[in-house]
Amino acid sequence: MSEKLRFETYEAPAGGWGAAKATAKILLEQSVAVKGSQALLKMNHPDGFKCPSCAWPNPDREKKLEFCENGAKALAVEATRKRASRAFFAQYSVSELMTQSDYWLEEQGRLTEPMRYDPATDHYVPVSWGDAYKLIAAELNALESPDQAEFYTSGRTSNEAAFLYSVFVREFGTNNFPDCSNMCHEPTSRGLPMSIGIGKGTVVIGDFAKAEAIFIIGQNTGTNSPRMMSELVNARKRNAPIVAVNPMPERALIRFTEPQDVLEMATFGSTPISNEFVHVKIGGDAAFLKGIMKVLFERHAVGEVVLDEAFIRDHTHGFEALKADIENTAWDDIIRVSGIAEEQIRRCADVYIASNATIICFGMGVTQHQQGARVIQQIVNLLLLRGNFGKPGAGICPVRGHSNVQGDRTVGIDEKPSEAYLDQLENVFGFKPPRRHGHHVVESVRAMIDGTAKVFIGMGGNFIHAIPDTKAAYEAMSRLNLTVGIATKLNRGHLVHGKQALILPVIARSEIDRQASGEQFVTIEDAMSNVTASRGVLEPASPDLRSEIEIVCGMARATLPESVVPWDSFIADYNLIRDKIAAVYPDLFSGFNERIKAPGGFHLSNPPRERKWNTETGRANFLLFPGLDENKPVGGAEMFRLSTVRSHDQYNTTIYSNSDRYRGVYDGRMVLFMNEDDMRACNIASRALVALETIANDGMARRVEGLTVYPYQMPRGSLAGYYPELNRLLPLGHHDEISGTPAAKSIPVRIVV
Ligand SMILES: Nc1nc2c(c(=O)[nH]1)N[C@H]1C(S)=C(S)[C@@H](COP(=O)(O)OP(=O)(O)OC[C@H]3O[C@@H](n4cnc5c(=O)[nH]c(N)nc54)[C@H](O)[C@@H]3O)O[C@H]1N2
Ligand SMILES: Nc1nc2c(c(=O)[nH]1)N[C@H]1C(S)=C(S)[C@@H](COP(=O)(O)OP(=O)(O)OC[C@H]3O[C@@H](n4cnc5c(=O)[nH]c(N)nc54)[C@H](O)[C@@H]3O)O[C@H]1N2
Ligand SMILES: [Mo]
Repeated sequence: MSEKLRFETYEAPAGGWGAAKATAKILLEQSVAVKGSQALLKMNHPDGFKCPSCAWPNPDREKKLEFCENGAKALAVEATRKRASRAFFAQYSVSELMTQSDYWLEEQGRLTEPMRYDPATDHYVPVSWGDAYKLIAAELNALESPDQAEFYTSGRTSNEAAFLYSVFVREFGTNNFPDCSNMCHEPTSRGLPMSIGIGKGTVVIGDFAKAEAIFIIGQNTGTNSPRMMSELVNARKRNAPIVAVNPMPERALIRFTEPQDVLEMATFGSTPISNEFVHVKIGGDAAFLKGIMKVLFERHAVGEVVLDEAFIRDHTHGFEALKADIENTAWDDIIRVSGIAEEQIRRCADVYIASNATIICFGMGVTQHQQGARVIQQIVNLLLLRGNFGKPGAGICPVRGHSNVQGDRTVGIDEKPSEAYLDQLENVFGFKPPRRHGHHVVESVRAMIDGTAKVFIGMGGNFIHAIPDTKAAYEAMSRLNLTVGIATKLNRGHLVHGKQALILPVIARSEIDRQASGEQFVTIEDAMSNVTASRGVLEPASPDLRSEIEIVCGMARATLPESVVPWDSFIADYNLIRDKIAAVYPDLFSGFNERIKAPGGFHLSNPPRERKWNTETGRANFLLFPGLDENKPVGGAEMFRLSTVRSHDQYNTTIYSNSDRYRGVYDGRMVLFMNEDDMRACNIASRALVALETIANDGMARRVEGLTVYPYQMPRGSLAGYYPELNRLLPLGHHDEISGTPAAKSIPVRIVV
């Protein structure tokens, strides 16, 4: 066991004073107590900026403050006084930096000017913006085919920057758009259209106040979308039941104190959250969902009115096939695979049947499996059976991650663009976009491993530590001709670099963006399809930063001297970019610049809310899930399923501290959460040090050493540990069948003592 690592069960409710204390602590650590607190007042306000942390929308009721502990942390590390300046890069060689932890790298603070890798000295050295663009242009134009370049996007990028990036890359000639969404909600984006004709959620925030029941499947709400807790607290206060489905008994899903509720804070009160906590096995959700549907069909068979038959008749397709499939699924198998007793499944079915308007929310615990997209389709089936679309208080709610991951997709970051969209792009801009589909994340990594990819450009994010198979990915990235990281902070992706490498520092979301026509704002789309403006309020961390928009235009001008796109005008006035977005997507964005003036922005059209289904059948489709297994069986009795999750103190690959308060872990992240009966069966003592090995049939050995075993309420056969440390165990080929999303929540492993 590492010297400092310790465990201490967290007994208090989540949120509350613990959250208030943690907020103050991070502002102090980053030396931004005053500046940060002032900026927090502007966060998620109509005249301020959108929180860079998660994609949860603003509430529709008046609230003075709209931020949470983790939003405050995200802001504090962005507004930090610390700087990774040229002096810092002169002090450390890249090889020296490689020996530091990810935590240490980000702790060096904000990047201040563009840097180029100098192989002669193994240091990053300053480079002018002009020379940086020239280098990118030279490398891109030297490729035999535009398809040898990979253009990554992470979901913090604004609509305007993402749109221009997609125009630049398509004019350059490829659809290679690996995107953070490919590792996240891609099973939603690909699976939902087959069911309901749109790859987005169908609820709006106001539906939460009208829901009669809320299900939360595979999502750690209190940590990853803390502002959503207000909706859950309110639901419980008006007696709407909540069912949480999770292999980890996440603290906030059990009991929560709203940190902004003065009375609850003063009285040390709290609200119980889940009426039913469903302690499902990893990968057991499809079985659980089928179990609830089985109860519905049983009761329907004996004449009870538990289905919305008019809705099923008028709006759906495939009912009989679903009924047959569910009736042929045996209770024994449902119980074995889900790990849930029949009694509890029946109680959850009762909750569902008693509710006339149900919302089902889900997160990475659902998407990151080999059948993630098909599990989502089972969630839809369950909702369709009681007509839970197109009525107030009901619908499906994929809880998106990055604050603009949904918007980036809407405005063109898509490796499989539709023909209609490409035609429109051609009409509006007058160049011929490439028609062949490009690479998603897993395909782009394969291309790097094969040696066909030569250039990687990362618009934000930390690709190298977000993707599977860390070791193979390091080797592949190092072989590239050029790697470019467009970033606010230093991360591993800048150190595992190609023969040439650039780090291009950007103005952050919370900072003022001044251009020729004055201060600019950008827009984002939250997880419920609201498009809102975001205006920075802080001075940029350095005068040498550029906006993401300027950088895209700079790369485009240098790379495409004959371009037909007016790049310079876009830099001067972001309204002109929004006009082009409106021209390319008239159905969604016509009148963009006018509509965005409304304080709460505007809502993008969502056909299922009106019971309109843009599917091949013209109806909502009941789709089948073959069997019950979300993951292919590999290995025998020694096999465990490992879920890689976020701690309370990280934002994806950015680690705020090495502790995970609600799960009782302090000062260490090399932890393995394990069931005590499993520990006894394997003869493993509490705090023992173990290694994990991946069970895979691809001839590659993957092993991580030095994990401390922490006896925890995990279902038997299910293990959990932290992302990104355990990504080296995740095989590139282990992904969702429909969408290609890495199955990071169900890695088959064996424990080595
Ligand atoms: N503070 C903070 N906020 C964030 C992020 C962050 O890192 N930090 N990341 C952002 C991003 S990009 C995203 S995508 C979201 C991620 O937010 P979440 O979707 O909450 O993601 P995770 O923390 O990876 O894990 C989700 C939950 O799934 C559970 N789980 C694991 N396996 C299974 C399973 O088989 N079935 C079920 N039912 N549950 C399972 C885990 O126990 C965990 O509670 O949050 C966003 N917001
Ligand atoms: N094993 C495992 N792997 C996973 C997951 C998992 O649950 N388990 N989750 C997956 C998911 S859901 C996601 S979304 C991905 C996340 O993958 P990414 O989005 O690639 O990763 P982040 O850690 O969010 O990226 C952090 C970096 O973004 C840069 N940055 C921050 N703000 C800005 C900005 O405003 N502009 C620019 N240009 N750069 C900025 C900073 O340099 C920072 O270092 O990881 C995936 N990988
Ligand atoms: Mo994500």
